[in-house]
Amino acid sequence: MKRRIFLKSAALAGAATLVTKSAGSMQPTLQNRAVAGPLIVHTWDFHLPINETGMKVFGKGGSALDVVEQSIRVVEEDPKTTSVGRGGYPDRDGHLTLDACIMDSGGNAGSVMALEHIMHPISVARRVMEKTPHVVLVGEGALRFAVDEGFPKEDLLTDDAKKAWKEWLEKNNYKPVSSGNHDTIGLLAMDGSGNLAGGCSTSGLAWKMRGRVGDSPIIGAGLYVDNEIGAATSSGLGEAVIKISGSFLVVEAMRNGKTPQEACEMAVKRILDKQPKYKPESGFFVGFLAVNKQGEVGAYAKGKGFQYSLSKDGVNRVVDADYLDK
Ligand code: SD4
Repeated sequence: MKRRIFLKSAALAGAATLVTKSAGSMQPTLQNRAVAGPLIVHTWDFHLPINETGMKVFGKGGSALDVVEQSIRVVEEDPKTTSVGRGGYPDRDGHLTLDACIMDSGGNAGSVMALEHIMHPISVARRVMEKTPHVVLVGEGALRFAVDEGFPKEDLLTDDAKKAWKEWLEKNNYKPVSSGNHDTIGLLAMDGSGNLAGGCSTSGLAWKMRGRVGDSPIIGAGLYVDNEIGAATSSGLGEAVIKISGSFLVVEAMRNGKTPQEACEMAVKRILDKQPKYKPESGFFVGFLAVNKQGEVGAYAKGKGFQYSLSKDGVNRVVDADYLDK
């Protein structure tokens, strides 16, 4: 009994005196990490009950990982979302290829790339993480694994997506494109004990070259979770994000004392510093979203229009992210 009381007080003392470095000044500040979760935050506003679904999963005792998976599935099955799962726009050959990855609070990761005919790549990514000794499965092998795991093989290319592809073909001479539509879902969740998980799911850039994979299923690029520090995800031109290991960079910046906001700003600026071909008016888009262990959220984009959806303290809200090109 005495030991229990001691452990409880020690935990409370630990929460109250957790020292982190504050942004910029590098001065230690007190943060209360014990009350940060539950929290769900994701890129964009999909006009879908994503966070409500996630909060229900938390309410039933689900883990942050369960919340990530179940919430992202809501978007993947929506035929009207043209950038994720069913209804996504295909590559320039007319094939819908899906990318997803997931990370849990133990630092485990799973990913599928260029997966076809499976509605829920996020769930397949989770199975890769939990049921194989590997992190990534691609293409044909990912499909075979998914089917063996009991995922139904389906035609996910909707009539609307097919029509949009045919229209694109007529106007664009089958040239590879480097930017265009976006709206990948990257979702970060923190449970009531402060444990983090994250996931990312996308059909990638519309009309991409066959076999092209962006940042979204690449651990460290489209997603990174470090349960001691925080988590980050990205949206936009995957090529730009991959080249700076974007989400890993954001988490490492938080480890070194930046707030989530400062870390996201730094990553966007790093892309422009390191990749002169993308500036100044090349029209590409990139945005980062991050949460730290204290439940602080930050987001930043190159251009106007990036949004994130946040559920915290019983309130759901859509927030316009700050951006560089003003
Ligand atoms: C990619 N980052 O494949 C993705 C594209 C996207 O919101 O839709 N981003 O490069």
